[in-house]
Amino acid sequence: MFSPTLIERLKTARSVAVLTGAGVSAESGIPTFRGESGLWKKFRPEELANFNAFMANPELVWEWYNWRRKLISEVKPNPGHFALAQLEQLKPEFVLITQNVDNLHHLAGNEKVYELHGNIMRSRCVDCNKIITNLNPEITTKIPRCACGGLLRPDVVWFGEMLPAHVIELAFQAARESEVFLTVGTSAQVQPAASLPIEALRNGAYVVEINFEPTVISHVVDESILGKSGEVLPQLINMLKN
Ligand code: BJW
Ligand code: ZN
Repeated sequence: MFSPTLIERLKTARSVAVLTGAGVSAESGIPTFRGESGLWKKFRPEELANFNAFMANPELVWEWYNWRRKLISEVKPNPGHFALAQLEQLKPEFVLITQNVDNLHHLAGNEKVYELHGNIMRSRCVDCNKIITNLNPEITTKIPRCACGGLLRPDVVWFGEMLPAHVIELAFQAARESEVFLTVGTSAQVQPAASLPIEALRNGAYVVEINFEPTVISHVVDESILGKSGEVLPQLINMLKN
């Protein structure tokens, strides 16, 4: 399944960067966004994942996020997450860049995690920007409010919003400096995250995609491995140890 080039490059690389997407958490039981059983089949992104939709109907948006927060609070990292935590231990320079908001990479033991799209377990006041980390994941239809009276929103990045500037900057820097770049379980359709593997390629990294199915970038990366991340990643890490 793995080419000798990949094994050689990964064994000798000092700096490795990994970009993950929803597919990495699929085997933990969290639905992806796109695809047949994806969240966007049932829920329209334009109604739920942008600021105007939130202000127009915060109750609906909170209902959706509470459902997901509860689901996420009940699941565990899978072998793919744990393999990436092991990879961090094997490499002197390792960065895990994730589009996921589910915190599972932290739970698996990764320490250097750049969260591009925020974290669903955090909330933020739309008026004073105060961050709240201890909101009960099971709050019901009530719209939560900050002590200042402002509406609280999930601290995630919606369409049309800027990603945290320092985080995206560090992510592009890590992509440029990486010798091997893995893009795992993402459809590579959402910008600017989808540009990271391209930036890595342009700067000479060996770029490898691991995905259940081909994506829009499969033809440009150095290698595309078709398979489940929870199966492929542990096998890849085992190969490195031998
Ligand atoms: C498995 C598997 C298994 C399954 N093993 N694999 C340039 C060009 C065109 C558009 C734009 C552009 N620049 C900006 C835009 C607009 C927009 C954008 O990209 N739109 C495109 C969709 C067209 N981007 C933005 O708005 C971003 N902001 C921005 O750029 O600000 C600057 C700006 C502002 C205004 C104007 C212009 C510029 C913000 C993007 C925020 C994305 N937010 C979401 C929601 C987060 C909160 C939440 O969770 O609720 O982030 S949308 C959703 O998509 C979520 C994800 O992180 C993101 C990516 O999805 P991901 O992870 O790739 O999941 P899927 O479902 O798409 O794919 C899963 C994959 O896994 C599949 O390929 C499966 O095959 C695979 N798989 N099981 C391995 N077991
Ligand atoms: Zn406030």
